[in-house]
Amino acid sequence: MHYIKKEFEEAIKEIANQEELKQLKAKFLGKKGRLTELFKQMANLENEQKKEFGKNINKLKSYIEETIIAKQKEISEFIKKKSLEEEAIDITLPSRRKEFGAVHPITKTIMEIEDIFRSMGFDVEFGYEIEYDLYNFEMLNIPKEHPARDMQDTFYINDNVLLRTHTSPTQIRVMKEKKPPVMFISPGKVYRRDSDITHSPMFHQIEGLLIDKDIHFSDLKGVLSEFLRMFFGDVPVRFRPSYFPFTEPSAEVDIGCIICKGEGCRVCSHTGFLEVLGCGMVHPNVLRNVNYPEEYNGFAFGLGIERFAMLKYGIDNIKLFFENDTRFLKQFSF
Ligand code: 2U9
Repeated sequence: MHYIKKEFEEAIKEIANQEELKQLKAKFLGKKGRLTELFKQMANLENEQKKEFGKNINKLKSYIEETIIAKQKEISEFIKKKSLEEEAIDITLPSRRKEFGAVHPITKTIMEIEDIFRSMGFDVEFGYEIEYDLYNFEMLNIPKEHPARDMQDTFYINDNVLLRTHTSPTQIRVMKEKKPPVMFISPGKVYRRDSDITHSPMFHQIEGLLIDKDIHFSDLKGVLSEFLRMFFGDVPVRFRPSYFPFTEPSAEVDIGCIICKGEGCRVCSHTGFLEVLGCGMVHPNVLRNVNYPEEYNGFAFGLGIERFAMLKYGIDNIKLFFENDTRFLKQFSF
């Protein structure tokens, strides 16, 4: 019996996991185990010896059972301790950098331009991207045979409905609803059948309108010169005569090239100037179309946001605005 106890004690020392312990338990306490063998030997003994022998086997059995339970506890505590060590979190490690979103450069440019015009007292009005031919062309003094109405330039939905080619129909809608004086800008998406590195079939415009009594071309020059200096910094500004059906007289506005400072470069086609705005005194036909009284007049202007953003931030391809590559967009956080 002694040798079995010794054999058990030697064996349990080698046990490293629950599976091995289970096998050991079967080997000593199982149906065909070492203790069962001992019980069988009892049959050959005298009654007196039997009693003593039985007592000793039961003692050994209890000892083995208790030792196995203790070992079981030891193994599970070891496993728990090991997994706690392995899963330990080093709270002294630096945390992952939080990624912050950025405002899209077009939105950022719209916000900057809006802020400037709001500071001068202009309101902001929004219209619809799907418009009537009537508001987009007819009421703006753009006659039926005008090239802008060509299917080549405009996305038509049907004979009377189209994707607006400028934000001007918003000005028509506001004037139809509000009595003069009015003074507002209208930002938004516009659509034209045009696509290359400086043109996109969808782009953004801001147009402005100021209607009151006694408005002169000098008011227009003052407002737009001040706006351009507030947006681009201290740059030369020049007005050139031009033509638009909805303004008379009309002008285009240039600023001294901000890339070469007027020296002449590829961006300004070696002229030293960049065209940035169109403008003019609102055509009397347009004011008549919205039933504004004769004593009111005013000025209007229009600009392309993408062009402003490209010039201010030195972006050379309009497609970058619409590809949504986060490496590009990230650079415009405030
Ligand atoms: C009303 C009356 C007049 C808006 C104007 C321009 C001149 C102009 C272009 C600039 C670059 C469009 O995005 S662009 O290609 N715009 O040159 N826009 S005057 O005149 C109006 C608008 C509404 C009722």
